[in-house]
Amino acid sequence: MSIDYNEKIPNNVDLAEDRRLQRALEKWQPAYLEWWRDLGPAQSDTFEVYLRTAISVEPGGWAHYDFVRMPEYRWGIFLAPPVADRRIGFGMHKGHPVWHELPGEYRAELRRLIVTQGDTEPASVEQQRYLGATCPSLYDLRNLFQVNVEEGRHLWAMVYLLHAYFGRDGREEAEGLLERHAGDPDRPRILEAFNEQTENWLSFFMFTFFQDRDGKFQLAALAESGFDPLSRTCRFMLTEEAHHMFVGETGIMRIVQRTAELMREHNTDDVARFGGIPLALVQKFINFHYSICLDLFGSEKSTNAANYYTMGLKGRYDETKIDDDHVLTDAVCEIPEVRDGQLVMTEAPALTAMNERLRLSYRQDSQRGVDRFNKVIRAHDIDCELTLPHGAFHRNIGGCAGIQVTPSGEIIDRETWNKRQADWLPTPEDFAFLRSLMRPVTEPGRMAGWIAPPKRGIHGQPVDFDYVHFY
Ligand code: BYC
Ligand code: FE
Ligand code: FE
Repeated sequence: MSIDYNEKIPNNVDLAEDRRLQRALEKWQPAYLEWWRDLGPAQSDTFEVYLRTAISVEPGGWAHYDFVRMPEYRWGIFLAPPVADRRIGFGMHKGHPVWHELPGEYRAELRRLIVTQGDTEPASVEQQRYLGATCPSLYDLRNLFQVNVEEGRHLWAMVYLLHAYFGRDGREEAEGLLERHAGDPDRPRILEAFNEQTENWLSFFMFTFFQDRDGKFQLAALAESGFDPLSRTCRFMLTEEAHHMFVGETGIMRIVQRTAELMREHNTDDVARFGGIPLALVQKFINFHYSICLDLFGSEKSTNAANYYTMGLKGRYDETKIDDDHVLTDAVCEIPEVRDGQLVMTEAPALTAMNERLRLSYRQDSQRGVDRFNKVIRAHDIDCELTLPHGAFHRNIGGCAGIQVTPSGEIIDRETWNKRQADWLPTPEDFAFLRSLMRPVTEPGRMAGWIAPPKRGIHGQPVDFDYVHFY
């Protein structure tokens, strides 16, 4: 399934065969470009960036790398190839052929899932808008822009579904996706974490490590969908997502490595004096980003989530690899709950606990990344460990929302929380310190002093390759 780049909107969905749809999307396109100009990466219009573009959707050989002028990036609509005779894998329609058209009875639920997913994509671009001005290297600047253009493409992916399957209200929702903005007090983005600021590069790497990982798990759950166009869209998006998480994980790893080097060199934890980011500060940012991302999975008990599952719209992570009946009418599982001021595990129907189940998969995956950070620290003979905070720490959605909990899981009163909060979460002083560190470095191969160079460059290019040309 090759992609035709002579089309105004590159695609592998035979857009030229459907004039109405093509016209509708061509009408949305200028609004998108205007949004990109106004709220996409600041001052990038004149940059030429070494970017990858999809040329095929087959596993392995999809990407083409070349210099692209940022606003001329060819955003397109790409679906993974259809799976022959694909069947719905779970819920009440289990075993039935997947839907190739919108199942009318589930229109509202699907619309909501697609809009919520679509809303996060431009939100992240908005949140990262000003980072280019303080890039630690050209290599990192290029990665930032790669993530940004692909999140833009993810928006296209959801807008395609809205236009192709939801008629007039789909088109209205597509407009809405460009009208809500991250952090806008009047028209905020739908999910809380997508209204936070991402003002420095430590936040950016935490974002791509934790928040894009929510993307991975939500997209994987939606890739199981019985609505085949959604499944195929999400499957292709997941191949792009892997790079975003790579950027986050290696970014944090390189910071940790630089910090560890400075700690050894100067025999102190307080590397701030030497232009490094102390591990204690890294830990605070882990606490913050991880906890706001746990909220992204919704409440532990959710009838929405139970319905999505039973209707065959949104599955579990790796649904097909799980060994059970995939209907779960009688299944139960343990979920955390606050009872008489205590955190306890209680039994709940597995169906209503779908969000918690996905959150657990996410937690395990996040922990594997943190283990790799700790390996870097240990390799420098340093006795310190980064950890994920307790699942009840700093939560704003679900059963733990209204209580105060320490990173190790102890419930405390509000007064103690107010006194200790600054030890656990980034403070205005921490942000000011990071601001003082973030100075742009744009000479090929050079790195800011607070981050180690990457092990290798992009697509076989050297680390000191000229990844971004300025005019
Ligand atoms: N913030 O029944 P509940 C990505 C609302 S990231 C604000 O527990 P449900 C990306 C909820 O809407 C992946 N509100 O919720 C990453 C509901 O509202 P109503 C994004 C929240 O529906 C980086 C009420 O609270 N994709 O792709 O079971 C860069 C009750 O909640 C929040 C998706 O999320 C929150 N955090 O689950 C770029 C997939 N959480 O009905 C991109 C699609 C809950 O009372 N979305 N609420 O008005 C979903 O599957 C579900 O909507 C959620 C929530 C999992 C988010
Ligand atoms: Fe995305
Ligand atoms: Fe992403």
